[in-house]
Amino acid sequence: MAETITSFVSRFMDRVETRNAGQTEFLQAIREVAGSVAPLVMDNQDYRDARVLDRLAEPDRALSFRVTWLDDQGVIQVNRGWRVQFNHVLGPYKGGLRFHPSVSESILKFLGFEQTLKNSLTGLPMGGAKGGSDFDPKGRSDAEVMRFCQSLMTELYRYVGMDTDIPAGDIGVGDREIGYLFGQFTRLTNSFEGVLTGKGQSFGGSAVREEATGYGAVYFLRNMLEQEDRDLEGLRIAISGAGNVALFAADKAVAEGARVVSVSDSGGVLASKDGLSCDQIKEIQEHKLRRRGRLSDLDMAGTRYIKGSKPWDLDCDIAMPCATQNELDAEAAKSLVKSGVMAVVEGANMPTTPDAIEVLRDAEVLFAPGKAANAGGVAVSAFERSQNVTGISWSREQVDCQLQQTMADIHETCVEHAEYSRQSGAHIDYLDGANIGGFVKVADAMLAHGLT
Ligand code: NDP
Ligand code: 2IT
Repeated sequence: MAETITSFVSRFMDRVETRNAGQTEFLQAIREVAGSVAPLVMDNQDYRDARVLDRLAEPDRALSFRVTWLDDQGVIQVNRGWRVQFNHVLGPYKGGLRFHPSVSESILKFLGFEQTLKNSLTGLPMGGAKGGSDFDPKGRSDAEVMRFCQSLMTELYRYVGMDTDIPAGDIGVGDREIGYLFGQFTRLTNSFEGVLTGKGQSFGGSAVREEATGYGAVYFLRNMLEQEDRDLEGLRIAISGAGNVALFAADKAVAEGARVVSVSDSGGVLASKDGLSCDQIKEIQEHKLRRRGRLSDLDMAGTRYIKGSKPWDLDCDIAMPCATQNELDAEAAKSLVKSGVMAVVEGANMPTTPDAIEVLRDAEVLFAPGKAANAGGVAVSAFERSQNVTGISWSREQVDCQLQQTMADIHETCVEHAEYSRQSGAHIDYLDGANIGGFVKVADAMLAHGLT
């Protein structure tokens, strides 16, 4: 008797769990993708013979190293740094660096795996990687952050390079950190190359890279709504996070005529029933991204701050989780469904828990997974790399236009591949569409490369 999809996935997951015991985030990401691609793999003898799923679930390598640095009091601090070079069949390793106390090998492996499929979806020549440290930048001076970045790069520079592995930013890593990391790389190697993306524009950075992830997520949402003959005008959007992704998503959403009813940080939610104005969003960007302040310190007309809360019980038409993994759980999803939410678009990586995804699927809420919706950031990173290689800078309009085209292409790829989805409903299953669309290119390249 032919094997069922459930038993195929469960036998595969048994093998992955044995090798990665306790790595919950990594296992969660693998399980989700395996569920989407299993029917395709089961039907494809070449994929099965080549054991593509098992090979894809194992990173090429995971490097870990000590990072020692002196704090402002002259005390020695010890952190751990990592770079997970996940898969490079489609191009050099590419993916961000995250600085947050919660960073672990499991988190970086899940992010490296997601990045591999995300980068594939962009259609641009990039493999997948992720790295970072359990260093907590909160409350640290610029000088401490600089010494930490210099120490991290003193080890990392051995493994990266513009044709090998090109890191960028993620949580806790923005233009300040990329500047310090780049400065140390050029000093150690006596070279000036595009080894990092997200650089300042005076030394090789691209226009629109800072805005790209948030803008791209709103462009993706616009494509989803157009598919349903709708637009963003007047829609209420609840956004979580108040970092790079959240605040540029807010910016673009307002420019498209939507009302942004919330942003949040790890302290609580800043809610605005009528929607934040353009000027208010600019002020929040200045406060959070430049002054590194707390939302609780802002006093803004028409807003209220709800300490310790998340935005998912606010009335809204669209939810955009843009902070961190597993921040939107089943309870939150039920509450969103109750308030009549039409779509959930992930700006963050894996912010929606598997149970929450089930709730949204059952209620036929449109759901855009991060690997599709937040791919605008890495896409513009690829444009930055092209500009570094050719030495020719693109205008803001050119980058933005190319970003919009890339998001439209990713949307199209998801729609096309959603045809193979097991889910039957009135709406396009973007989750399966993105997982299958990202997987096929990587799997085919693995077959073409032979046994590696
Ligand atoms: P930032 O560091 O700029 O902002 C992160 C925001 O999320 C902050 O407001 C932070 O609050 C909040 N946050 C972070 N961790 C937690 C937590 N454990 N609990 C509650 N709130 C938290 O990061 P980014 O905006 O760059 O990244 C956000 C998400 O988007 C991540 O999932 C990242 O992987 C993903 N992403 C980022 C891309 C990029 O180009 N930067 C590209 C694609 C995806 P606080 O201010 O209090 O720290
Ligand atoms: O999750 C992501 O896509 C990023 N943090 C951006 C990666 C990049 O290389 O620009």
